[in-house]
Amino acid sequence: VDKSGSIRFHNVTAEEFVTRTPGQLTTPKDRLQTSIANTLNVSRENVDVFTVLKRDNANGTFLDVRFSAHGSPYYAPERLNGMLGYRLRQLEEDVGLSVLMVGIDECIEEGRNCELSCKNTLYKSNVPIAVYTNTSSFVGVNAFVQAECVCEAPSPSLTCLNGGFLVNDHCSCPEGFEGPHCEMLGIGFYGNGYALYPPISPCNMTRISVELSPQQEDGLVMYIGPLNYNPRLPVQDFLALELVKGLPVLLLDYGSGTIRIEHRHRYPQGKPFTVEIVLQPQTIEMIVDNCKLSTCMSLDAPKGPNRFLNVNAPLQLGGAAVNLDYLGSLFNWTYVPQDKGFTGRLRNLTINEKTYDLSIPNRVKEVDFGYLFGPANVTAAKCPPWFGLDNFDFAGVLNVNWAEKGASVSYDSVRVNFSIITFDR
Ligand SMILES: [Ca+2]
Repeated sequence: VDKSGSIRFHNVTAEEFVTRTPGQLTTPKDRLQTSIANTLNVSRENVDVFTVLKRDNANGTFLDVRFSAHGSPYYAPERLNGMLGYRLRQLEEDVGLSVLMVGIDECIEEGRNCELSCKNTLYKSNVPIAVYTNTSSFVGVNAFVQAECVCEAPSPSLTCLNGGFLVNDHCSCPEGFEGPHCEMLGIGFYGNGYALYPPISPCNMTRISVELSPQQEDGLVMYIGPLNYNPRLPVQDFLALELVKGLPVLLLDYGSGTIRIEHRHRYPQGKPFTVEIVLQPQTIEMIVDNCKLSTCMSLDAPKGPNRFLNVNAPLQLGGAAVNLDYLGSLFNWTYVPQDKGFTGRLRNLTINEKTYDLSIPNRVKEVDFGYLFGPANVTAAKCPPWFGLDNFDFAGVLNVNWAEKGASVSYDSVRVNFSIITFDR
C-alpha cells in the first residue's frame, strides 16, 4: 500500500467498476489493469488493483482506486502517478471512465481542506473493503488519503542513501554522493532534456534553493506545474524558473494570475550562482547569491485572491516534459515559460531544508549524471545498448562507480540507453 499509485474516478460506482460493462467482455477494473501494464511496459500479472473505495466530500462522490505495479522492485508512487498522469487521455480512453486526478491529492484545491499548509497522509485499515454485485465480488484493502494541515517535514530519522552508512551521527557516503544523507547533488543538461522528481506540498512558507552553472543564456531551469489540462479540475497553479538573456526570471501563478519577477543584475559569466525563491501567502521573493542588496533581491505580491502553490505533479528540472505553450493557452496563463531547456549544471536543490537526491528521477531525457562522478577505479563491464527497465533496479545501477568522467545516461519511461556508459556493479 505504501508503494501504491492512486486514481480518482468521476461518475462511477464501486459496483459498476468491478462489473462487466454492458456490451463488453471486461470490467473497468480489468481495463485499468491492462492500461497500467501497457503504460509501464510490465505484464498484466505485475499490476495489482487492491483498493476500490467510494469517497464523499464537499465536491461530490468519487471512486478512489489504488494499485501497485512491479518490475523487479515495486515502482515508487510518484513514478506510477507521474507516468499515468502524463498519459491521462489514454488512460481515460482505455478504461472508458473520466478521471478527476491521478495521484489522489486532497491538497490540490486551495482552502478546501486546509486554511494554510496542507499535506496528504495515507491511512490504512486492517478491515478489508468488499464490493459485491450479482455477478462479481471484490475484496480489497481499505486505504485512503486525508489532508493534514501541516507542512511536510523532512523525516527526523537519519537514513543514509545510495549505499552510505552511518558513522557517529553523520553519513559516510560513496564518492559522488555529497549530500547530508548521501544525496547526489548535481545533474547536467544539454538544452533538450529534463528530469522529474517527486512533487512538493503547499506550505505556509516554501523556500526553494538551487545553484546554477549555465552554459547558455536562455533555458528553463525548473517547472512545477500541471502535466495536463483537466476541465474537471482547473487548477492553473505553476512555478517556473528560467534564464532569459542570462538573467533569472521567475514566473508564478498561485491560481488567479501569473506574475513575472525578473532580475536586472548581471552575474559574472562562467561563475555558478544560487537562486533562492521564497513563497509566502502575501509575498514572493527571488534572491540571488544570498545577497541582501536591492539589486539582487526581487519581491512581488501574488495576483488575485489565491495564496498558495497547489500542484499535483512532479517537479521538473532542466526543462519540461510537457508542451507549455499548449498548457498556457488552456489555463490562460499571462506569462508562459519558454520551451527551450537549460544547458549547464544544476546543483544542491533544496526545498524547505530537504536536499533532493538528483540520482533517482522518476523520468528523464538527455541528462548527464556521469559528469559529477570523479574518475573511478573500475574494471569496466559493457552493457548492451538497450535494456528493459524491468531487468534491474535502476537506483542500484546509479550506485555504481562510473568508469569515465563525462559519461552520460539517458532513458525514457521504459528503456535505458547505456550505449556510452561503462560500469561495474
Ligand atoms: Ca493555489
